Amino acid sequence: MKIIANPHHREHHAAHEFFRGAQVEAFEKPARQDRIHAALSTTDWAKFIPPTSFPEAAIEAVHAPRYLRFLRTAYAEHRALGGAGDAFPAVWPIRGMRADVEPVNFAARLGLYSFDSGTPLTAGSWAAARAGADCALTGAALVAAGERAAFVLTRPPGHHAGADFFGGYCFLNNAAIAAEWLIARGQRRVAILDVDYHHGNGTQAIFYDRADVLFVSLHADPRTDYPFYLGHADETGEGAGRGFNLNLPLPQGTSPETWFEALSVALERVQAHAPETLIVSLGVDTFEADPICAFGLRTETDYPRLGRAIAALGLPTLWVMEGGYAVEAIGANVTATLSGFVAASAA
Ligand code: SP5
Ligand code: ZN
Repeated sequence: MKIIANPHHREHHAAHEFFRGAQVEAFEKPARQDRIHAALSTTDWAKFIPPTSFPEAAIEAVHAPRYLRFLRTAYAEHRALGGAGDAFPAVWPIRGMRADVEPVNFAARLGLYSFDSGTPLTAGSWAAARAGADCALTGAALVAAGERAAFVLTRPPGHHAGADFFGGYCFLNNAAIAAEWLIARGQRRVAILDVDYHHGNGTQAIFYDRADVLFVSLHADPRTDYPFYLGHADETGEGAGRGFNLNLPLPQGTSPETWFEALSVALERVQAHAPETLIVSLGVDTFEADPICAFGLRTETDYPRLGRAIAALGLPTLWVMEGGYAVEAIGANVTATLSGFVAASAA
């Protein structure tokens, strides 16, 4: 399987994030991709390739131009104002306030284009995120050209990023950019299956009123877990998109057995959509020992089973890396998933 690895990911390197009032080491860190890369390198099937450059238009098809303009120069503006370290938003336009007028003030724009204070904007965030989008587009092009599958190995992740906001460690929605590119290239139906522990609120929002891109997500119940304000079971799509959004929220402590029952429901919905391409938002923060999550998936058994279950659909498949914070196990968990997929695809 070809693996498109983001060569610029280390440029996004947060010094810290905040947790319960304290500065803690950032969970979303360069070692994540490096560990996955090292683990995949030990297999006999992983073929690493660099991304090719795609025009900005492929990103503007998903993200608002004014958001992209902001992101490109945000860190430089922060520094020019005397900002010392990474930039963190501190004020947001909540209900009843105006999001249509772009403020001049930098802090006000930082808040306008974000939804949490847990996503540090660093010197290299734009470079890393922009290269990640190229990785996703390169993978989409490979699968569209007939590859059985490809894996987009990138960070920062993407599924929390919306058309005009960052958050949840995400800046550009790589899975959505790939899906939109496939549709623009003439594919009639694409499905995005999101198996990250957290609900993919950005991806859902981007395709919520559309029938061509199905979004299906298994995740922790937003009543207890991030991103809190989206991801409930009654969110089924709107307008033309009614019936093309499926959320399967699960309680903290969900066992692998229960998780795989929900996966079966998700896979049936994907199959019914008959997509020309399946995009999998792969988060391995469902791991039993993830430091910030609470599902119970195990390295040796459950991740290969996930890979086999996806392979059984027989669809051209683009895997896109999202979350997973147990750094010592992240390489094994991703490799186990994709090895299960590769073995079952060859069979
Ligand atoms: C892509 C992805 O997985 N993003 C996740 C963003 C989660 N952000 C909130 C993290 C807050 C840390 N909570 C620690 C809880 C420890 N019990
Ligand atoms: Zn996650």
